[in-house]
Amino acid sequence: ARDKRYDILFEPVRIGPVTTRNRFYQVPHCNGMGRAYPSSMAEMRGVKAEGGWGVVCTEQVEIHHTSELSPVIEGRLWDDADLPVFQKMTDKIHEHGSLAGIEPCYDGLATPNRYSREIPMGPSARPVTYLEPVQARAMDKTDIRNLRRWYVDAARRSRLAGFDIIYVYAGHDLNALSHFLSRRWNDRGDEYGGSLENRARLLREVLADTREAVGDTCAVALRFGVEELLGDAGFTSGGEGREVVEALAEIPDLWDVNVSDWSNDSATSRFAAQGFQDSYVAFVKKVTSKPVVGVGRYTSPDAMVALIKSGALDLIGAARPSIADPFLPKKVEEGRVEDIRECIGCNICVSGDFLATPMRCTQNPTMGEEWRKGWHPERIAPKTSEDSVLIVGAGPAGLEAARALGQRGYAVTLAEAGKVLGGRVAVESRLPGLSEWKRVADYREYQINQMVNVETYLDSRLTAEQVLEFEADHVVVATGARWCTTGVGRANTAPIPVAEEARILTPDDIAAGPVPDGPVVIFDDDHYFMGGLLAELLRGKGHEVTLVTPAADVSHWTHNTLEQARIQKRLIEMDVRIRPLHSVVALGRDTATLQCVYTERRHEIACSTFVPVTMRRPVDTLYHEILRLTGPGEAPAPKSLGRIGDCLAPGTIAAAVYGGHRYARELGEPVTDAVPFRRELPQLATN
Ligand code: FMN
Repeated sequence: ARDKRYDILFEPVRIGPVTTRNRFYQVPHCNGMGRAYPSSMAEMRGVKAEGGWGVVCTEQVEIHHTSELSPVIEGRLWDDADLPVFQKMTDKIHEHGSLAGIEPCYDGLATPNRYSREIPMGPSARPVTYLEPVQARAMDKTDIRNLRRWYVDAARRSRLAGFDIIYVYAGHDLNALSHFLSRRWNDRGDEYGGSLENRARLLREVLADTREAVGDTCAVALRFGVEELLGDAGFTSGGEGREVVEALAEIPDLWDVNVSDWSNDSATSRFAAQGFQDSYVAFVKKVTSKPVVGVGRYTSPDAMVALIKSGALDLIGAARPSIADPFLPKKVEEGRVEDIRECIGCNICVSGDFLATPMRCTQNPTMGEEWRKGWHPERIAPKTSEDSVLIVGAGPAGLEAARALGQRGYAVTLAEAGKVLGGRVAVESRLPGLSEWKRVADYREYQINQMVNVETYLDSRLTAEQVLEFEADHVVVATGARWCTTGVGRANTAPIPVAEEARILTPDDIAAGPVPDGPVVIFDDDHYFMGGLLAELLRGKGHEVTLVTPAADVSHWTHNTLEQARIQKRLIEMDVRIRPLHSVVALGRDTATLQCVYTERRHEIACSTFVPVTMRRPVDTLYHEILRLTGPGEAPAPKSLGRIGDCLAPGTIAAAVYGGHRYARELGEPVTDAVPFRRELPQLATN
């Protein structure tokens, strides 16, 4: 039963003409499914409603073909033909008694309109903010009238599609309404530019138009970034950000407030802790009598209660925590707080958006698979046999396989060579800023500790013979991977020539304790977090550090997690020397030879310790040894022998968790050539 402390989270809240059953509010978030994979999107939202989120919103939804975000996959409501997609979504949400919210959006000078080829328009003529040789034109009065009408059409369609809350979206510095508001983008000389009152005119008009369009059937919410962390150049919660809220205080039925831009709003745990937005939005409730929703990667129900009780917020907004655990509210309601699968703040979810693919989540391997694979985050098919399973290795893949197989009811033995569970997660979560990543192991360790059918052994380094002696019906090897010393990767396809005396330490070595000496050269041809993070770690310990990378900037892939600028800034401020657009091609005793990625030009830099971060090698000797021992005429083989996670192919922690989960789902299922998920095919035109 629910702990009384949390009762307040389950109070209904009135939002204009509608009432949410509780204070758990899934704020708008994209998911890489939207217009392209609509049933996947609808099912995912439905699962959140089933999991207890009182309000479940869409992602930003394009309202007109003159502003579209292709190839990024958002919602699309250009005309009535798009209605069924959203009707499907609202039906799924209403089935569970939740309210459905929609966030119509006109991106204006944020987007080049790659698909429609229409000329983008914004308050002023500017290059579009996506890097593309396209300029937006300034809107004239006719354009403004048209845009207002498109918003009205979108609001009417939203109501028809069954939405209860219609947003007016002026956040994230990503859309026409926020661009009109902003001094940075709006240099108009007419009544829509200049003073804040003028810059807010369009927003005020769209709010009034939306209200008129939906009457008293739907609530009108305003999403606005009260603080842009740009000082005087942007909105601040003590300056113009506050003035906007004061000016429009009673106009919307709900204020959804946050910090802007998106990288500030969805800051990762490496750079911001739970509650990082509180101080910026605290003033809002003092200025308006309308309910206020705010965000801050909230996973702790105690922190949520404190926010409500202190009068800071009325509704707890969540994007990432609702992705990591769609059933978070239900677990609080049922007194199962320890079962919450807490978001680790890695932003792998965000990468789906940038890469135009269905969203994934490190903690929740079922995210995006609800419809296409029928994977439910809480339910799984019971076992189909009395078979036993031995899992060797308790990193993210092994742990998740053990947890999910245990949930199915299989007899599982999990053997781990180390003294703690977690594998790479245990190691990486000790790096600066990554402590929350440990939640991947903690959640699973807690779950399998509750299961009588899962036995865990630590300090258990099994040989192939011992594995076979164990006589499990199924054996799966999840023994991880180790960073390579050779320097082979994307840039170097052969090992880097190395002088005998050169000192090389891999990220695994550094995590285990050896201290580099002299000037350190990190060669990052991996481009995710590790190279930049080791530079931060070693520079923080006082080493002279040079980071060499073939990319144009450090940790290049972290553009996809909204972290790249923060990482580069930190390294610059720490005086890490950055050598972009170079590879390391040779190592001497005290030198590294760098080569420009475009030319044959080479130069040497001082290097006493070389740290290659280029690729990892699966630790799969055990797997191959078992195969060898069970070859034709040899020892009897288990019914199945598999590899999962980094031991199969090194990747992200999210990929390892997914691999472990998939193994558990598919054990006992026939292996076929069929596409392993449902698809929605484009409809062929009949004309
Ligand atoms: N906010 C929007 O207003 N519209 C969006 O389409 C949108 N897309 C998002 C997609 C992802 C994957 C994430 C993680 C966030 C997105 N956001 C979007 C921002 C979230 O609504 C939210 O304000 C932010 O993530 C902070 O909340 P959280 O800490 O609970 O994640």
